[in-house]
Amino acid sequence: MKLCDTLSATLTAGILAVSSSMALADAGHGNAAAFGRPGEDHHVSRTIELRMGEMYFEPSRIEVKPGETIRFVVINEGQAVHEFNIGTPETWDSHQAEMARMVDEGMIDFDRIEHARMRRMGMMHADPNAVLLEPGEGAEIIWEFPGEATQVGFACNVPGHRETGMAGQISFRAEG
Ligand SMILES: [Cu+2]
Repeated sequence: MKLCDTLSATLTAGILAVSSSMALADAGHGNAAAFGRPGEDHHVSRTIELRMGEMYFEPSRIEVKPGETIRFVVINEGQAVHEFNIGTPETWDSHQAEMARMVDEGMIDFDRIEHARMRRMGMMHADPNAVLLEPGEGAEIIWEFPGEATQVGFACNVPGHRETGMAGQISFRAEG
């Protein structure tokens, strides 16, 4: 266990160096990332329901097996627009700049997503690893985690939300 942790920490450092530049180049275009890729329905082994609100995810910690495909059912039970985004601090930092621009341009209000304006600006916000929801909305994301433990988590990138604790942890169980 000790050895595994050390190994995965070492691996993670290398993987992150690659993934952050990949994420910048590929943001939102559905390519495989170091933290997993869009999963297929017939591979789903579990469904995890996640609720979002000000400023939390419930649950905020989940455990997955290496290579596992999970169906996330995400529900926004809050008063504000929230995002569920699977990634790493590096991918969130670059995505958050985009989100800040969407807020500045009026594409995202406090409790409303201006889809028409978003389309006009050519920003569809259709990343396979993320979903942006108005209050009361729900959505599903099927995600296949990598075969080896790596750094991955989930967060809301609406400006100010991750900073106030709207982030969650994903850890890998040892057994396959
Ligand atoms: Cu949020």
